[in-house]
Amino acid sequence: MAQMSASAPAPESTAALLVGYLHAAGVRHVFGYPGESVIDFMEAARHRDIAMVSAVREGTAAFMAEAAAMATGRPGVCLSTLGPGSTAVLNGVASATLDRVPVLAISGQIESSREQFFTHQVVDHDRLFAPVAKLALRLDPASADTVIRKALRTAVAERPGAVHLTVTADAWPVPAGPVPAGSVLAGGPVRLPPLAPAAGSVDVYGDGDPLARLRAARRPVILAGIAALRCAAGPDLVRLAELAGIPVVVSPMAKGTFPEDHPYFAGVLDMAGYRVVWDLLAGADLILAAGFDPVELISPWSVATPVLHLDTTPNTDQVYASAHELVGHVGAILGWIASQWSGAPRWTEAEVAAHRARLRAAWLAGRAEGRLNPSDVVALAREAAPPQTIVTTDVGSHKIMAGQVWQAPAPRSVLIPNGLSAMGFGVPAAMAARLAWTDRPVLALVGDGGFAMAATELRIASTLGLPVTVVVFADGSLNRIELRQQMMGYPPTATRMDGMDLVALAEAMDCDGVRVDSVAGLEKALAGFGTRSRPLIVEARVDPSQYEAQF
Ligand SMILES: Cc1ncc(C[n+]2csc(CCOP(=O)(O)OP(=O)(O)O)c2C)c(N)n1
Ligand SMILES: [Mg+2]
Repeated sequence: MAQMSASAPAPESTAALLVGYLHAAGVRHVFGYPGESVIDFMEAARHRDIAMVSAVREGTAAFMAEAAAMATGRPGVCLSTLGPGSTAVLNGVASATLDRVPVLAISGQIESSREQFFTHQVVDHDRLFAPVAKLALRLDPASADTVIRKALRTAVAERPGAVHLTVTADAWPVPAGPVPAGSVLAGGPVRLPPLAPAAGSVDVYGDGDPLARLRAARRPVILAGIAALRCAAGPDLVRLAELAGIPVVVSPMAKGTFPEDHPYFAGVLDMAGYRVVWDLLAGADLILAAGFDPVELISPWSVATPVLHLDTTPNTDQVYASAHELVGHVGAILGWIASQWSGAPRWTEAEVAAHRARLRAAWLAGRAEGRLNPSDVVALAREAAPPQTIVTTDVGSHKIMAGQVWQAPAPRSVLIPNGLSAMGFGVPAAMAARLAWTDRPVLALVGDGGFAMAATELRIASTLGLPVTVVVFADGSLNRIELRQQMMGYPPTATRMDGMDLVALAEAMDCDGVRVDSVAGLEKALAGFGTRSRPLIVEARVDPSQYEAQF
C-alpha cells in the first residue's frame, strides 16, 4: 500500500475526494471500526475535521450512523474493513435500508491486484450487500467523482436507504480523476446532488377526481408515516386535521411528525393498545395514507376501509388497494388537499379525545398497582425528561409500550427501529444522537436482552463524555418472544435470562449505575435528568405482566 505523508494526505487523492464530499454533505462523524484497508480513509477524514467514532463493533457503528441520520435528516456514514468487518456491518446496513434512512456504508477491500483470486478475509461485497442495500458499488479512482455523487444521491432518493461502497486498499491514495467542475477537488463551489425530497409537484394516478371520496367521507382518518416525516409535513398535517376535523394516527418511526398533545392526535399504529387504533381505522370510511410505509406494519393490513394513497412513492407495495394515488412531496400534497377543502369538520375534538381515552385504557390494561409496570417507566421518564429530549428504543415488548406511551412533541425526537427491528439499536443510537445534538438530553429505553447486545458501547460514551441515560427494562426475559411461546402453549425455551448486575457493569465502564424496583425509586434515579455529566444506567426491575394484555 502506498504511504501518505505524515502531515497531510494528497489533496487530490480518492480518500480526500470522498471525505470532501461527505463534509460538504454535512457529515461530521464517521462511525466505524478500524482495519488495515481503511487507514488512509481515516487519516483523510482527520484532516477534514470529520471525527472517526470508533464503536465496539461494526454492527453497532452502523446503528450509530443510522441514528445520526434519523436525528439530523442528513446522511449517516459508517466504516468497516474487509472480510470480518464488512460481514459484521451487514445487520446495520439492512436496518438502515428497511428503516428508509440514508446511510453510506464504506468498506475497505484487499488490494485490487489480489481481489480476484485471494481468499484470506476476502468476501464478495457486491453479492453480500445486494439484498440489504439500495446499491452496492466499487469506488475506483478513475470514476470516483461520479460514483460518490451517485452513492449520495441514491442513499437519499425516495425511498432512502443504505448504499454500500467498496474501496480497495490501494485506491485511497490514488489521485481521483477526471474531476468535473463543481467537484470537491475543482476548487470552486461544490455541486452536491439534491439531498432532500422534491418540494412542489404532485402526480395524480387514477381516473376521475381524486378528492371525490374525501369530500363524500364522513369519518376519514389520516395515517401518517415516515415519508411525511422526511418531507417535514407536520405543519401541513396539522392544518388539514384542524380544517377538516380529521384524526391523525402516526406510524412509530414517524412519531412527533404530528404533535402528540394535539386534540386531533389519535395514537401510534401497532404499538401498545394497537387494537383500539385498528378499530378506528376499520370504522373509518376513508384512510388518507400520508407517507405511510408498509415496512412498519407489524400486524397484517386487515381493514376493508378505502384508502387514498399520498406518498413520495407510487403504491407499489399494494398492501392496500387505492383507486387514486397522489405522488410527490407529502407536505405539498396535504397543502393542496387543504386548499381544495370546503366541507364541515368531520370529527369533533371531543370524539377524538374519547378515542384517546379508550387507547389509554388499553395500554394501561394489566397494570398492577404497587409494582413497577413498564408503562410507569415510560410515563415517569417522559415526566423527568425535558421536552427537547431525544429518546431511542430497542426492540421488544418495551418498544411496543414506549412507542405508544412516550409523548413526542417534535419530529426526529424519537428514534425507533421499526423496519428491520433489530435488537441492539437503542444504546448506540443514543450515543450518536448525543453527538449530533450536543445540547439536547438523550434517553435510551431498552430491554435487558437488547442492552446486553450493545452494553459495552457505553465505555465509549464515558470516554467521549456523552451523558446519555439508559433505562433498562430488566425483566429477565426476552419478553416478546416468551409471550409468543406462552400463547402457543409452550414453556419458555431460551427466552429467560439470568439477571446481570448492571450497577457493577456501569461502574466498570466509568458510568453511573442505579438499580430501582419501584415508582419512587425510579423517580429519584431520574431526578436532575438532562443536567448529568456522566452516562447513567438505570436497571429498572419491572414486572412484565402488563405486557401480556398488549400482545
Ligand atoms: C438482532 C435480533 N435478534 C432477535 C430478534 C427477535 N426478537 C424480537 S423482540 C426479542 C426480545 C427482546 O428482549 P429484550 O431486549 O429483553 O426486550 P423485552 O421484549 O424483554 O422488552 C427478540 C429476541 C430481533 N428483533 N433482533
Ligand atoms: Mg427483557
